[in-house]
Amino acid sequence: MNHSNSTDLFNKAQNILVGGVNSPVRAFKAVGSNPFFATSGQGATVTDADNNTYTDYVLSWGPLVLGHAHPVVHDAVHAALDNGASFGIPTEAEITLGELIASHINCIEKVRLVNSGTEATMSAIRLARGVTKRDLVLKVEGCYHGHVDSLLVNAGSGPTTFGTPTSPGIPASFVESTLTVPYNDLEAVREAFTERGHEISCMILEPVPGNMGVIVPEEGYLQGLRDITKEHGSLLIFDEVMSGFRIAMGGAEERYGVSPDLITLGKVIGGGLPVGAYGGSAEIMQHLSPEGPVYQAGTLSGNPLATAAGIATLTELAKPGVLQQIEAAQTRLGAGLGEIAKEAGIPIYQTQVGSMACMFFNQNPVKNYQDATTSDTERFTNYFHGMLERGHYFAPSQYEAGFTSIAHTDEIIDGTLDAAKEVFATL
Ligand code: KE4
Repeated sequence: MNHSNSTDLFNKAQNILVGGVNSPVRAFKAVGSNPFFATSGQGATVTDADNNTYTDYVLSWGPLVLGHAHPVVHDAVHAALDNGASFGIPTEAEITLGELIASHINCIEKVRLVNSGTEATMSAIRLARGVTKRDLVLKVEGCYHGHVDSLLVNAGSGPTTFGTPTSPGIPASFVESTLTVPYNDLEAVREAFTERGHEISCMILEPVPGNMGVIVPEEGYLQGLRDITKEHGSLLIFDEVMSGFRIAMGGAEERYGVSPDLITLGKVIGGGLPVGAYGGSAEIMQHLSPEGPVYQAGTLSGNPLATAAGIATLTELAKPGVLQQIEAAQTRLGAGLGEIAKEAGIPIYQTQVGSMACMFFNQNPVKNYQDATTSDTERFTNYFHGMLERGHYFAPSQYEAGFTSIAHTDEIIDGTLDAAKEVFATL
């Protein structure tokens, strides 16, 4: 494949954008190459500056459950834009999106729209601290919650990919206020609460982590967290920025029957435009300004374009069979890859929840962050490039998730599997 235009653009980008990108994971550093530059997307595919077209399993890191440039999103945003891009004044669309989100997620009685997943998680832990009047936050090693100071401690996704799970620039006092435990380890959580439960405002985690690859919660784990946090008067926060509206319309609460006190959302609820949200019971949310004293604000929160895209996406996604179709595409891909790896004699460990999945180059089960980091990242890199050169784009890191959309038909999945057969023969 010719990448000369993307290479020229990347060289130009580095003169003004740090690392040539506006988010580190896009830099392809983990896979030792330069990124391609996108020019357009259509359905399941994205096209780069050299007119190479790829089947896209990153889908803007999760938001594009309807694929690229879906007509319902396109038309909704254009209609909103005709009336103006932003008001900073309440609009009806914010009510509609809030009601749509709450109609699917039982634990949400009140919601606040923000502009990113980071804003959602940052605000949720501030709210938890304000409500409980406690300072400590308990997080899970390898979970990523955006670039929030308190949460960039033992974080997954980019921080792990780049070898800085705890970022420089975070005051020691913040790091000391954040405790971490391994995923899928209830005993470690019990110990943390036994020792400091009276100081812990909340426990925040991805109920289904997607930032250390995808890891499946063990039977009883999430319920155990619910019981322990309730026993100690701490709030349980499910960060479903990635898993929300991908593992079920009602998220982990629906899939596993465990209700958190707060849930954070993003990605899918914006349909590709900047939207985040956090919500919970009216009793908790009423502590938030302007009803209560915990402050949080945003110039473009609930803006007309983003809410239009979010409403269009969730409305389409809620139609009978749509979410199941997207999950079935991921299942078809995973089953095919499993067969191919087996025939090639290459050890892999696969995980999937809903339409998010991961193929670890690992001969052992991956149950937590430590397990994930024993994966063969060199073999992953060779797989990544082999697939990319054949026109199939997966996340450029072993520590990310893969996604499908409504546009990933059987024919498209089977084309990816044909390429994978060739690539596995080279690994
Ligand atoms: P944003 O601030 O990037 O919208 O959301 C942060 C966030 C919060 N919580 C979870 C569970 C997330 O997965 C994310 C963001 N995910 C990464 C991909 N692993 C976004 C990609 C990027 O950083 O560019």
